[in-house]
Amino acid sequence: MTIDWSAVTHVTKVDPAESLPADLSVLGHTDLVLVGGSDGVTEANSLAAIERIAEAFPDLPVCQEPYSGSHVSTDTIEAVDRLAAPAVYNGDAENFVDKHVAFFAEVGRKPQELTGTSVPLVGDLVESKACDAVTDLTEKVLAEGYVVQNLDSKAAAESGVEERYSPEEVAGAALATESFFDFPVFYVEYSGTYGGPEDVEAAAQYLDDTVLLYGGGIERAAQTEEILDAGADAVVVGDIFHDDPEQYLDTIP
Ligand code: 1GP
Repeated sequence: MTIDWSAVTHVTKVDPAESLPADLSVLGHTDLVLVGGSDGVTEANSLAAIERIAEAFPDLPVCQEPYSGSHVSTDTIEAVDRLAAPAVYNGDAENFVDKHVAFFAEVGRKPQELTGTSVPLVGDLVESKACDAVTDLTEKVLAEGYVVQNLDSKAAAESGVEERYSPEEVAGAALATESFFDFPVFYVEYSGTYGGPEDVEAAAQYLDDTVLLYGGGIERAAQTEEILDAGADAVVVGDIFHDDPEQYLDTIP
């Protein structure tokens, strides 16, 4: 399905390495689900979480946000609406360039698998089918410009982040996202701790077309309101969904 970002103010980050609440009905109040974590994620647990959510809520957009190409398969890609790929500005080169080039190289290397046929890649017809399959797949990718601001988080360790950005640098990264890299999403990531509105305000002043997401430490309605008032299009809520589903409901606008 096409994602209507204008209707998304609340995103739930579901960690496939953690157990899901027995009663998933609370997800009926969120606008989009991102399946991804920073530790212990596998293709199998990702696919299981995606399928369980998609089965319970067929109309809810579900995206996979892997931190490694090993979490992704033709099955996970088929099961999700978009494959969200973080490009971390303040991380190491692997997390801004290398992982992505390796992923697309892999996509380009497997045309037979993508077309669902074992016919060798000979002849124009087969070749054009393979190109269509590659195009379908690449069009599913949703590039996210990321700034990881909690240095103590698993996300920072996983993406090689050693220094956080100043608000001026966050603003620069946002401006580059919209005017230079042309990524559709800019994500201020405070995973595990509440960062407040300052970075969101810095980023929001430069974003018209780019969707601005903030995630990290949101546990209460007042925090959601503060972040949305600062100019974010949507908050991303993770830990509290797993830890306290009743409290999680309070984060939904
Ligand atoms: C993590 O931004 C998300 O990637 C949400 O953060 O888990 O702290 O809610 P929390």
